[in-house]
Amino acid sequence: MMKFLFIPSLITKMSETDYVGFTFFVGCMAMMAASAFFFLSLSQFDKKWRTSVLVSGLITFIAAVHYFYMKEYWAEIGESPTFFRYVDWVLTVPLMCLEFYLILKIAGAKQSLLWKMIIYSVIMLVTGYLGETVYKSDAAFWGFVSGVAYFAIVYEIWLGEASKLAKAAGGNVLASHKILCWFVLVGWAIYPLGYMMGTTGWYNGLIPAGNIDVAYNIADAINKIGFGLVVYNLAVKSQTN
Ligand SMILES: *C/C=C(C)/C=C/C=C(C)/C=C/C1=C(C)CCCC1(C)C
Repeated sequence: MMKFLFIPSLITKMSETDYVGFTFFVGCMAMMAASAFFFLSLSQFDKKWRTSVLVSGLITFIAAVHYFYMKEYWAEIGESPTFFRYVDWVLTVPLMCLEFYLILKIAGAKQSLLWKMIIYSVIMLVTGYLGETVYKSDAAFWGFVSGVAYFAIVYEIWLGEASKLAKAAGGNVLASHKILCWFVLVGWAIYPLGYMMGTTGWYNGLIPAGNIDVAYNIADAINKIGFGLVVYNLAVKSQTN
């Protein structure tokens, strides 16, 4: 069984001009390398920070496994692996919300904050999935609903409860929280741009058409590995203080 699943994967021919396939392949390698880095660093941290760094590793590891399938799906079938993409996101984005919660716990973050952010992110992803698959002709509408949920997350971390907790925590936690906020505002904004490049809607004249997977692959590498490194750095700094 394993043979049939994995051996063909390794020998699929990739065309020299298949830049989409290339970004899937490089994305897969980058996620694997990042996972190894986070997991192997775990023993240097005390208990308080180990969970946060472990979650960084889980995020890139879950992505690595999905990229392994997605690069294969692209090479064999030649279509966007939309289903795997969203399964990946629905697992990893809530884990990114968990990262916010974990670093803010020292300032007294409540579980309700975590659940609020997870609910926003699930709404964002389910509606985005509907727009890309089931209701393609209404992609603009579903993208808008998804965008509202995205802005709810942005609001929560920049101005809402999470930002207040970060200010209360101060120091390294506040500094790292700020960087994560920028990742969500700028790095995550690549996703709706990719969505608009790859779906049909009023925005088609405004935004150049492009490959949705290239945009998503670049965004995933920046956001998942970048996020993890910010948390890793915070753990390193807090440890030596
Ligand atoms: C590791 C994966 C991450 C951080 C994925 C994030 C995905 C988004 C922020 C997606 C957002 C979308 C919109 C705001 C509107 C259009 C539909 C989506 C789902 C692409």
